[in-house]
Amino acid sequence: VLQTNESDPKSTFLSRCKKFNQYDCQRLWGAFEQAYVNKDPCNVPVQAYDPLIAAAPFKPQCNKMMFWSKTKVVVHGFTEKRKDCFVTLEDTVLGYALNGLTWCGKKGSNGTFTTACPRNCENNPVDSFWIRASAAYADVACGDVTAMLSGSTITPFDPTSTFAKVEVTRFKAPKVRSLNVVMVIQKNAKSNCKNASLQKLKKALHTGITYSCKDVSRIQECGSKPQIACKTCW
Ligand code: CV1
Repeated sequence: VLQTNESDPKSTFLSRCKKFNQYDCQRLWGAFEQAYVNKDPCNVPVQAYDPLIAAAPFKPQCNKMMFWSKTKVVVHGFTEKRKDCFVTLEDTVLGYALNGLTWCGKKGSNGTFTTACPRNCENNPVDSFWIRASAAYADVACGDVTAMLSGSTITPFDPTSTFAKVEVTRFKAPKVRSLNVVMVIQKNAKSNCKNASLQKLKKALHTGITYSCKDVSRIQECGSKPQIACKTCW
């Protein structure tokens, strides 16, 4: 269970980081801080996190990498139980340590704040981190890649999403062999694999990457039955 004291991101970061052995968590916190401390919280560009990403580079996990858009709760409820099959950015040390947190700095202060952190300007510390981390995670994607999209929206492949803008365009053939969409179909679904936005997804993929899409209405099945093989999850 994630222990979160939202008022103290440093202790949350360190305690979550410590669950991963092999990382110097104090050093990672230092690399994290330098991205935004003592800066205007609307002036933290994506590149400010380059040293942090360099300090904890993502390892390629071919055939297991899972991406998502508008399915955060479903995807993590599932991957939590099937770490043998799929890993998300939130299962890596940086994604895990920062998941759900808010942070920003202030000009003239060395502190980390959690209140009055802007999210409505482009270069804010939280969005810039997720864009930078998503780019680095997608850069190491390899083999058969999976993406969970939501059938509860009218545009499952949303051109404004991080998945569309940052991740999909970074998948490289032949390192990435295929992109396999799992369309999460819940009651009162608004779309499925036939949705027109998915034509755009197909076109956005680099030549040589195979595309597939499957409508899945019982995601939990595979999560609740560990005896189901990864390749027969859907
Ligand atoms: N990603 Br807490 C993107 N945004 C994230 C991630 C994350 N891993 N974790 C968090 N956020 P939306 P998307 C926050 O459902 O298609 C990566 C961000 O602050 O719209 O834009 C993942 O690897 C952001 O405001 O999905 C995933 O594959 C909001 O959640 C893809 O990018 C974005 O949620 C999802 O991004």
